[in-house]
Amino acid sequence: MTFVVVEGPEGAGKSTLVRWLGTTLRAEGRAVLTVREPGGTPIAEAARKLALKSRHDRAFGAELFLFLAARADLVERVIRPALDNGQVVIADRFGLSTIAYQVAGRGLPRADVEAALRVATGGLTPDLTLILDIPVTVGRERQRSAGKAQDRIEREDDTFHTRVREAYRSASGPGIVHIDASQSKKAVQEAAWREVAAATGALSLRST
Ligand code: T5A
Repeated sequence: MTFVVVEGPEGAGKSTLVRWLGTTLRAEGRAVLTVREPGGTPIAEAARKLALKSRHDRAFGAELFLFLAARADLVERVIRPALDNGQVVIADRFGLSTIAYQVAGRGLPRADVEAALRVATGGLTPDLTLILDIPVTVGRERQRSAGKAQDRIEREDDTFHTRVREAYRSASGPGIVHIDASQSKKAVQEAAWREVAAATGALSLRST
């Protein structure tokens, strides 16, 4: 069982990479579950709507707990059972998103958020975190070209998103790997595959 998380600012290519990793690992014969945060259970999808789509103003603390409620439900009901079942789980965002957006972006106190995060995850941490780095303007342009409608957080200004990007760039620790996401999709996939193949063990380090 391996828990892989793909992180990064808006439009970095996370969903594209998660889909590709899932397909590639399955082709290697691995049982893989891909999830997207926030979401993945009825409660988490409801929290996603409130966090990203609701027109009502909210306290930043309320926003934090919507993301954490979504995560708590997803971890307990989906991610943990899949890992216990021997599956590789690949998540599009996890706890580092909360540090980047709610701590660096919104300015909530880090130690308090980290404590709340531990409650939400039950202490589950990824084996591997791939952080896709992209300049804010390039990520926004990719979202625009893809025709994505902006949600509540994407509508924040470039100063907010620069703080988010810098939080990701300064992240370090066990299993954290930074990838330059301004490269071609193929180059990003190759860099990611080297890490995922090593983390999931039995896989050959074949060329993509
Ligand atoms: N949030 C989330 C918090 O504030 N706190 C939290 O704790 C959590 C979990 C979620 C929002 O919630 C916030 C952060 C977010 O604002 P979302 O709608 O789920 O929002 O979307 P995001 O996760 O933000 O994903 P994005 O839509 O920004 O994009 P991705 O997934 O990074 O990018 P992707 O793969 O959709 O690609 C975008 C476009 O770029 C192309 C793709 O084909 C696509 O068209 N692309 C590339 N083009 C050129 N070169 C490459 N290497 C490319 N890779 C992809």
